[in-house]
Amino acid sequence: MGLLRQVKDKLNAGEEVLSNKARFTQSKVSSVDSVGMMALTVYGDTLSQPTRAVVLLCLANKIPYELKVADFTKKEHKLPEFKELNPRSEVPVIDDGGFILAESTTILRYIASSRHLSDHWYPTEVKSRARVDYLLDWYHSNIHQTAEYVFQKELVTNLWKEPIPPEEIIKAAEQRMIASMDLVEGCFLKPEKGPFLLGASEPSIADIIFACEYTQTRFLVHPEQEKLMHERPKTMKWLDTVEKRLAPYFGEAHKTLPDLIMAAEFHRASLRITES
Ligand SMILES: N[C@@H](CCC(=O)N[C@@H](CS)C(=O)NCC(=O)O)C(=O)O
Repeated sequence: MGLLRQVKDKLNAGEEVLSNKARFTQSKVSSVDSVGMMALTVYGDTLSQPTRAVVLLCLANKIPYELKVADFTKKEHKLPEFKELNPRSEVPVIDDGGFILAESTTILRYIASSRHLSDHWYPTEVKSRARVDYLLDWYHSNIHQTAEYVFQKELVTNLWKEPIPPEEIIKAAEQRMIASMDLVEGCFLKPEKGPFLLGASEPSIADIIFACEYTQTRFLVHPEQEKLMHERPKTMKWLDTVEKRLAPYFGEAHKTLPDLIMAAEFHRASLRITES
């Protein structure tokens, strides 16, 4: 049975399209890690790109964590109890023994430093670290923010039944997203030096967060979506290398993405019905 048909059947039967998660579900990994630190609590939803990045860093480094799912599709991140953790109502947030921290790139840096991860994740040498910081800072305003608008139009507003942002804002975001992807392809990837961002020989936390964002572009309803990746061969090769280097954890962190595909399929179908 096709994916779309499955979605329609679920809807006809009164089931939720995305129903695999209970409110603030806990999936416990283990409570104490090898250096005696308590497990991190990660609040988020792996439908969100930056949440996936935090989960992936933990998985790839066998850092014990407990994922408390703030179900994005049910807007649990807007609940008062979530606002107590992050007044901006954004995922992810971590709780490390009572130390609460939001902002994905800050969280990634904090985990790498507090858990003394291998140097390649977040180098200690000042200039190498500055290069990773540069990528993380740039990512936020150029990749994540722009992609957020595009996804909001394509998917999130549909799930949340919220008004779509004005067309000119979406268009401007799309153009910036594409320009940013061009910069990654043309300048940030240097396969002649090394397979990871800025020609590094091993992945950094920047590779993790960029990759978790790029995986989502595959599901855009954007008319140019096929071209977004296929016209950027270096980017495709890099993403493939990151996935392989971080297997099987990469797949584990992305295991809820089929839900997103399903929702995107449903959204595509509803657009077709509205247009016809
Ligand atoms: N600057 C934040 C952004 C995180 C972010 O964009 N989270 C989105 C999910 S991908 C979110 O929680 N959005 C809530 C909303 O739009 O209501 C970070 O990097 O942690």
